[in-house]
Amino acid sequence: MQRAFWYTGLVGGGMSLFLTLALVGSLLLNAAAVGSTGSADGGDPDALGHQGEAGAAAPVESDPGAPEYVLRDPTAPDRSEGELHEIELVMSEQPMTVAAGYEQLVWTFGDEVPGPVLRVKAGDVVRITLKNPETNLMPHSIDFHSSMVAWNDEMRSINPGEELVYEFEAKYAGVYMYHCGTSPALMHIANGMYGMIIVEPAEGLPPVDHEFALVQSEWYLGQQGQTIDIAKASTSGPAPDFVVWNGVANQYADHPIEVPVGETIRVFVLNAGPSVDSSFHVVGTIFHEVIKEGIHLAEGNDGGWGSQAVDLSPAQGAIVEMRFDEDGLYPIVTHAFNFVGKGALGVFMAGDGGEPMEGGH
Ligand SMILES: [Cu+2]
Repeated sequence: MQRAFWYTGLVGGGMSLFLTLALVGSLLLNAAAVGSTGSADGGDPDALGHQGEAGAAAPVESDPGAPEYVLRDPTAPDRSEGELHEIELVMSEQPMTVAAGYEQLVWTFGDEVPGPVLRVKAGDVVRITLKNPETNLMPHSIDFHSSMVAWNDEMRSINPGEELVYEFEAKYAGVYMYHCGTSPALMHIANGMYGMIIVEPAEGLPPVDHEFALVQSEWYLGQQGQTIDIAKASTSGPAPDFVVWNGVANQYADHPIEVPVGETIRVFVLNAGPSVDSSFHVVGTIFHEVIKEGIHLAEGNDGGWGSQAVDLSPAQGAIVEMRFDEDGLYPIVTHAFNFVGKGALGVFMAGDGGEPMEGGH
């Protein structure tokens, strides 16, 4: 029953969740900024379409007829078996609902944005067969940050109807980005061509109870059914229409990620950008383990240090671990709070979700 309550509350009233955030986290939300977002002014998604910058292209109107978005499973995949990973990646150009009421013509790896999460260990060889189908219109390419290969060889663009083999040894552990690097790379990344590859240490990561993968990225809306607006994405002070986890605005606020109380949660986080920094934070908990770009905060360290937020510039990744001590709701945000009202909001629901908050609901 409580679950149904919270679902209703989260789906039907972004405002209530903002009150939750404000109350639980004592977070400073700019009232004017909140009032200008669709989430906070009564859930009218139309308002989100008017977040485009003054002087930029015409506002993109919400389309109530846009297909419902496809919920992305946030569960991290198991590590691939073996030491040679032969993977076919087909690049597609296809429609995708990136937020309720907004459909774009996106470019993908593997028919999804972000592309599939790949997971290997240090010392493994990854052999990617990259395919650009004849039905596509654009040249594309791939650049694995987990590789050490020449830009003008493996990362070359291929035309529709062509394919290439991109092979590398995963020499260093980390949470890495891969993306299309075809010029202009900003356009290809902003239009959906990015993903995460996890390289575990050679001996593997210690097991934990639950693992998730979250990729932060930005959408700079083009008109309905069109590619993104490259002019909007190119400004030196980028103002995305949406900042999202795993491709779709607010999907894990609409559909909270359920976890047990007290168990260890590991999240692989990547900021795919293309241009905005992330401050990854989960309201109501402290990260006891962080591995960010090779820097390790380990549980049990001298002094008992913990971490509240992990700063990730575009193309930086981290592994963070946490636990939830009480039944309840734990919002997932970038603590760059102007983006929380623009889709960068998810929720971990621990246990039964706790008691409904008094007032405001
Ligand atoms: Cu591309």
